[in-house]
Amino acid sequence: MIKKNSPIPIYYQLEEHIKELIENGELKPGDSLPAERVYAEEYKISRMTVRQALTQLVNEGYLHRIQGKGTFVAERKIMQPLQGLTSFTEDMKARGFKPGSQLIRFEVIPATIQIADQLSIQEYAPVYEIKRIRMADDVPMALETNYISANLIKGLTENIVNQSIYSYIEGHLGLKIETASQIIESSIANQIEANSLSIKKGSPIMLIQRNTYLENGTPVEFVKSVYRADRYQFMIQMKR
Ligand code: 16G
Repeated sequence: MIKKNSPIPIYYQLEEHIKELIENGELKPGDSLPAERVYAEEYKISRMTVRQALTQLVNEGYLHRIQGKGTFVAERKIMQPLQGLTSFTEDMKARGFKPGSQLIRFEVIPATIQIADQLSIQEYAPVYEIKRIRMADDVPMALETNYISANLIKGLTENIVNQSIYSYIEGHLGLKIETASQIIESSIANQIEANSLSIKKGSPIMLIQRNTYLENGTPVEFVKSVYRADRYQFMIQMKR
C-alpha cells in the first residue's frame, strides 16, 4: 500500500489511505486508531511520518485526539446545501438530528448604525438581540446572534426563540420569508466562541453573515453566526 520509491510523500500516502478507510466506512466515527507505533511497524516507516499523517488528518477534521486516550475518527460533517433558504430547526430535522438551543442573550437594544443599516431601520430603533448556541442532538454546532426589528416582529419571547424564530415569523405572524444573502468566511475561534462551541481556542470556524428578507423586500433579520468548521461543510450546485 505504501510505495517507498514513489514521488508522493509517504506521510501523504498514509493520510490518503486512512481517509479512504474512513470514507468507505471501514473506520467509523468514534473508532480509535491504532497507535503510531503500530502503523510505523506495519508499514516500516518512521513514527514521525505517521505522526505527520495523523496530524494532517486532525487538522482536516477527519480525526480528533483526546489527551491520554488516543486518536479517534471524528463525527462526519454536516453537509448543508446552500440552495434552499432554511432555518436551523428545519436543517436539523431534515437530517434526523434533534434541534436544540441554549439561549445566551435575549434583549431589546437600540440599533447601532451598522445594525440599523442592515435592517433598513432608524438608528436607535428597538431591535431584539438574540444570542443562541444551536445544537444537534445536544452537541453545539453554531453560535448565532440575530438582530430583528422589534417593530416588525412583535411579541418574540424567550420561549419562542428557544424553539424556531422562522416558524414564529411564518406560522404565527403569517409573514413570508423569501430571500437571503449569505457571506461565509473562515476564521479561528476566540476564547468565548471556543467555550460556547466546546472546541479549543484557535480551532477553525466559519463566520456566516445572513441578511434575510420578506417577500415584499423588507429586511427581517441580520444574523452573525460562528459555525464549527470540523462539523460543517457547505455545498452549492453550479450550472454552466
Ligand atoms: C439559521 C440561519 C439564521 C436563522 C435561523 C433560524 C444560517 C447561517 N442562519 O441558523 O439566519 O435565524 O436559522 O432558525 O443558516 P430557527 O427558526 O430554528 O430559530
